[in-house]
Amino acid sequence: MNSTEKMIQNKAYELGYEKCGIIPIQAMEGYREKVEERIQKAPASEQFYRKKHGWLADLQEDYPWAKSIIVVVSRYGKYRIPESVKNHIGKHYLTDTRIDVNTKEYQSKLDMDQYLQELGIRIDSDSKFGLVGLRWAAMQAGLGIVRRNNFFYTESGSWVYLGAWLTDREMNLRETTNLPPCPKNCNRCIAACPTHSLSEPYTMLPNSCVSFLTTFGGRDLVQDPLSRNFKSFIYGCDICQDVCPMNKGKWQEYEEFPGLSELAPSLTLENILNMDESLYKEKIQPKFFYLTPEDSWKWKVNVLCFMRNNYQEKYKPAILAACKNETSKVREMAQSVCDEMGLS
Ligand code: B12
Ligand code: SF4
Ligand code: SF4
Repeated sequence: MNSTEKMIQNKAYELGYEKCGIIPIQAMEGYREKVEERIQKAPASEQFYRKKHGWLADLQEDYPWAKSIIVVVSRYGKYRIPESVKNHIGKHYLTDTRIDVNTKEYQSKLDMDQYLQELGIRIDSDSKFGLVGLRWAAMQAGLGIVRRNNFFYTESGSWVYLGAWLTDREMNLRETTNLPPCPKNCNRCIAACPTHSLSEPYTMLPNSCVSFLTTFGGRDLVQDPLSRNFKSFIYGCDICQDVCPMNKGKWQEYEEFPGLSELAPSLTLENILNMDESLYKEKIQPKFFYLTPEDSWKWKVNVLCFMRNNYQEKYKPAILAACKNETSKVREMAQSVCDEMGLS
């Protein structure tokens, strides 16, 4: 069969995507229910989901022309992660292809856009945050399963990035998967979540997730008791994926991510604290775009938070120097660490 669906899927494989499926827009109907279920189970998430991402559940109102969704999966669990940033920065953010023009994934997205347009298909997509609930869409397309930690898994584990295009064509191309479910009594992800954001299967509270508190949110880390529980992370968090037995052996470092080994030395704890504005604006911010060009202080506060939580004598000079930082928020955090640790 050489249907349009098959042609699109073949193109996706040719471009290097691990998986591709297509679902009718109606397949997203159950998603709204799941978001409501989430809000009921974790009422504090309501503000987050309704304010920021409520639109993910309102597809047919927002895109009345849309008839189907093409969903793709790409593996990022193949990139070499430099030791100096391992377990400090979320791996998805280190290997982020969403706006990095130097990556082949970014180019593949553009090639796919062009291919679909050449087929005469009207499309819309958003590489940064997605226009649809991507995990639900990928699951409906039969590309893998969602596990108790809320992550979407394929044969490559959860180290996969999802993408989607809304289209104006009636199309349907579903795959099947034989992935085993979570072992009956496993709750490793829930037990390991340091802030109890992941409190029960298929539920998490975004507002208390380390990944949120070290990026978009968490701007009063001096006062926030949750900031004591960030473990080794200073930007993002991978703990509920790292501990999962279904991810065992799935991160296989066989490829270099463009520019990452060159950037890693700038991302050591001490170098972040000493980072000057031009380096931040030119090299760091464009990659870690959740924080704005004015937000270098947030990185510094996150590092001071780490140094407090994981204190070692070697951090003392950097913490003392940060007490004289030009930004008051950095000084405030550094001073509070000094007071608590008795440093002078
Ligand atoms: C907002 C957002 C965030 C927020 C809030 C996270 C959240 N989970 O709500 C913050 C900033 C915290 C965040 C952080 C991260 N994110 Co994020 N995020 C998103 C975004 C843009 C929307 C997610 C959302 O609002 N979902 C609403 C909730 C209610 O639904 P859902 O999780 O999408 O899916 C539900 C259904 O699938 C349902 N479901 C399916 N089957 C079943 C079965 C049962 C029985 C039940 C009950 C439910 C159920 O379960 C899920 C939860 O209920 C998506 C992209 C997108 N457009 O989907 C990326 C996305 C979820 N993030 C992603 C990643 C990688 C991360 C980080 C790991 C980055 C990092 N290293 O720090 C962290 C992980 C944090 C975490 N524990 O989730 C990936 C996940 C890939 C994957 N393999 O699953 C996505 C899909 C982005 C992408 N393009 O690939 N993220
Ligand atoms: S990413 Fe970290 S903080 Fe967020 S739910 Fe998972 S383990 Fe908890
Ligand atoms: S840690 Fe266990 S319960 Fe959690 S997602 Fe992995 S297999 Fe499922």
